[in-house]
Amino acid sequence: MRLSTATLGSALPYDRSKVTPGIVHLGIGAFHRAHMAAYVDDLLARDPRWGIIGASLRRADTREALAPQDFLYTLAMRDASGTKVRVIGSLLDVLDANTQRQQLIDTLADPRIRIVSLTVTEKGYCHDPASGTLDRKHPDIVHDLAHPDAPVSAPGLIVRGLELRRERGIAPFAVMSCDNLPANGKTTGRIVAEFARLRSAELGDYIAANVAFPSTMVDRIVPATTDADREAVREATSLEDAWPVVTEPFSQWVIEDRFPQGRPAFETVGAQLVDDVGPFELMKLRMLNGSHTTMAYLGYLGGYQYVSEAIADPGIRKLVHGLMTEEAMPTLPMDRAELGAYRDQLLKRFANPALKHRTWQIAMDGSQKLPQRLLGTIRDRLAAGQPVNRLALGVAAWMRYVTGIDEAGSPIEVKDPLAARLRGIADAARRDAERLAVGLLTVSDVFGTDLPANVDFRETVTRHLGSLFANGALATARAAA
Ligand code: CS2
Repeated sequence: MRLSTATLGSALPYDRSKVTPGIVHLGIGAFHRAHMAAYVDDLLARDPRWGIIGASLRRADTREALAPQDFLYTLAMRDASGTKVRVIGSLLDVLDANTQRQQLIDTLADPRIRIVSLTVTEKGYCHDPASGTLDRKHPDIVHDLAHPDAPVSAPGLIVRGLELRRERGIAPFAVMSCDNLPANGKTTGRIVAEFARLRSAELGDYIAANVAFPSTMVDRIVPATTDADREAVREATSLEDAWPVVTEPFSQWVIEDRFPQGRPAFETVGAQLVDDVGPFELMKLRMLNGSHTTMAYLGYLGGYQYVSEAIADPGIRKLVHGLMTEEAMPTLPMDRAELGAYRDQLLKRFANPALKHRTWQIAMDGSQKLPQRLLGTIRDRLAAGQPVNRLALGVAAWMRYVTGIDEAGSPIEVKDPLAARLRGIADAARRDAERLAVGLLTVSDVFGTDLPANVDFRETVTRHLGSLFANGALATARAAA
């Protein structure tokens, strides 16, 4: 039997028929469904005005999977001690932007919607990751400037929604980014206002003056769902669910409290509301995501399919421990004991044997991830005259990975918006470490212009890259640990 309102019975702690939409969420992937949607589900019994209308900007698969089950889905939380499952009912609908564009735009203009949240991944912001500004040449941005009432990008949709609300005298929604970008609220605000200004100076000024873009730090490890997960959920619940989500028990959400039109009482369901998310964000990006990215490339090249396997390798574990303790922690504003406890908790989370988190999944879109995960830390340390040995190995491992050929000579499926350009540079360098490092460092969307000019940094990366080619990832990690 398929999961649905009829087969679920009264398992939810609220009457779902009384829930009304208050949030539009762009990018309805596994992460959102395991994170924000679960927090919202916890508060609907107390306040039913915050149901979520999800939207997929690229593919219709989430809508197709969830519509036959009334947009209900199972959330499974797993660790070594076992699995807990619950059904989430906070998602009321999922719109496929390609076929339901007008309905999505109408929903953005609906006065009941007071928050538009996003998890569209780094590349969904159509920005230049090194500078955090709009990429005006991005094909989706070019499209949306030519067709402002039929936008395809996240900035285009948000601006269209805000424009219609303004025309109709409806207060603007708050825009809440839940992606792993640095200063994600500010960055989103800058990109959205810049896009709006290209439409009209007046619209840009209106948005800059009237729309809130609270920053958030979001954290939950959510691997892509597999068929084995679907089967396990069916066994646990006796119901078919076409797209359950599997995650860890841990979850964290820190939100900047700037919602002029009101917000749900997120603090009653475990989120932290603060004045400044900056320190939390930096800590998470540099410690968790910086380690993840480093492990993803070294682990993949070393033959480990999952993060839990990579972190069990003594060389990688020591390297990641050192990267956090010696190189990331000194750049962060929190005290050392607090950071040490955070690090130890991360090492446990990475080792969770019940999560099948693929190194290949994290390796995706490295060009968009490197700046905030490794390069910011590197910049801070270089400016203070401190060594960046382990961080530079993370960068070198990315360079080795984007050559598209693994240590056994087999192809790597490199997923990255810049994949073709990166591969071209690798081919031209014929995998010569020095030429490759110099060539990739000229990709200014990733490295800016300061890092390629830094001789120490360039030499350290080149040395690691030479070792990755000569000795392989695992031996190089051991030597750098
Ligand atoms: C991961 C993140 O895929 C990735 O790049 O590093 O998705 C990570 O699992 C989350 O940020 C954890 O909160």
